[in-house]
Amino acid sequence: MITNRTFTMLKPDALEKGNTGAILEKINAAGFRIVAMKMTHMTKRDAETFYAVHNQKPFFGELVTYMTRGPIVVAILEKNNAVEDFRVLIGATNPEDAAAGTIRKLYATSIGENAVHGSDSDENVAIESAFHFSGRELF
Ligand code: 3AN
Repeated sequence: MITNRTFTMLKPDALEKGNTGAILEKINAAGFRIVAMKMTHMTKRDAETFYAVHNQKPFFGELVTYMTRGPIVVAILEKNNAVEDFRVLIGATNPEDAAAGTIRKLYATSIGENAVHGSDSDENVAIESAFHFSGRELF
């Protein structure tokens, strides 16, 4: 199914390293339109809820600590085939496996600190967007 929206987070490591502008530039250059965007700071409870699907994984505690250690930028993006095209733009979860020129290859540190998030399905775009945005921002 081809859809036109995805959801992204620029994670704490991206902001700490001053890569916010460069990453947004790549997102725009790849043809994504920013529909909604804000800087926020997840609480422990937020991160545990957002990543609940991973709560049995060995890296869950580390993931929650990382995602709550500083501010993040969250955004809803629009483009044809957004979910799939954005996953291509950001590259593999592990930056060592990410293709040349992808955001994770350029800006991620490790599999645990990988600079950006991109939704992996239309269902998750809806869930993740509604987690961070409300009302008219979603339409
Ligand atoms: P993606 O973000 O590429 O969809 P997921 O959903 O498998 O990857 O993982 C969610 C997040 O959990 C990743 N972005 C990463 O920060 C963290 N993560 C995934 N696998 C590992 C791992 N093996 N060790 C540490 N952190 C991990």
